[in-house]
Amino acid sequence: MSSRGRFITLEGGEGAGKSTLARRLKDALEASGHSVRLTREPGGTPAAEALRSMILSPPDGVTFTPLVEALLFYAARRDHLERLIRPALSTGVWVISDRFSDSTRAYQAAAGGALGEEIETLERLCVGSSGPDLTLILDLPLDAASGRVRARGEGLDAIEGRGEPYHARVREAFLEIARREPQRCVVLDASLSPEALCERALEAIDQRLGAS
Ligand code: Z5A
Repeated sequence: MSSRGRFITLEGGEGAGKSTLARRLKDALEASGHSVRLTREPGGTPAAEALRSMILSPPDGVTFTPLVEALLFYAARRDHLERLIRPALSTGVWVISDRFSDSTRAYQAAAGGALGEEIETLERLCVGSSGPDLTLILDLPLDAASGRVRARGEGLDAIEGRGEPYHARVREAFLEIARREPQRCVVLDASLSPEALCERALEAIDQRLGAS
């Protein structure tokens, strides 16, 4: 029987370089002999991707209260865990997810309002002990992040458009999560080049999980 895989999550604000790092880590870990599954939140399974569209690009005139938005993220997350993450880990595959529960803590709870208790209840119900083995938090000043997003030339989704004070609270919330859970979280300087950032991430994976 193969040993359980490892569950790594990448967190941070928009434009921090999570997707770019995820692809590089997959290549590097596969070159070290691991099977790796890249995935993302919200999304990763057909049901969760359908919920992603509903949350990030709601039909005209549709808005969600903060609690309903959090419930939608957790509905997507539970499907993602049941149908993709847990089955992959149980067959020895390493899973790298571009965002997971810390995003709900940072965006919906810390930046969005006073939903901390409700979100921790949802976390216990939907995730329980299936949380990540390691979380890499990519930290980048807001002006650098928005420059990268602008350079991409795409429109803003429902959450990206929430303004600078909101995104400043998100950044601080991720750093606070890392201070609270230093065993699980490592903060990385996302202003490094993609190559240097990937090297730092691999060092953290090696130190925390062994055998990168
Ligand atoms: N959300 C939430 O509110 N609650 C939740 O529970 C969850 C999510 C799970 C998902 O958006 C939105 O959902 C997100 C949070 C919310 N909204 N916001 N804000 P998404 O999945 O569409 O997008 P994102 O997660 O915000 O990622 P992103 O904007 O695509 O950025 P990224 O993945 O971190 O960066 P990237 O695509 O790798 O790179 C961005 C650009 O920078 C690109 O042109 C790269 O070539 C460049 N880049 C990347 N790395 C570097 C480095 N190291 N140096 C220089 N340039 C770089």
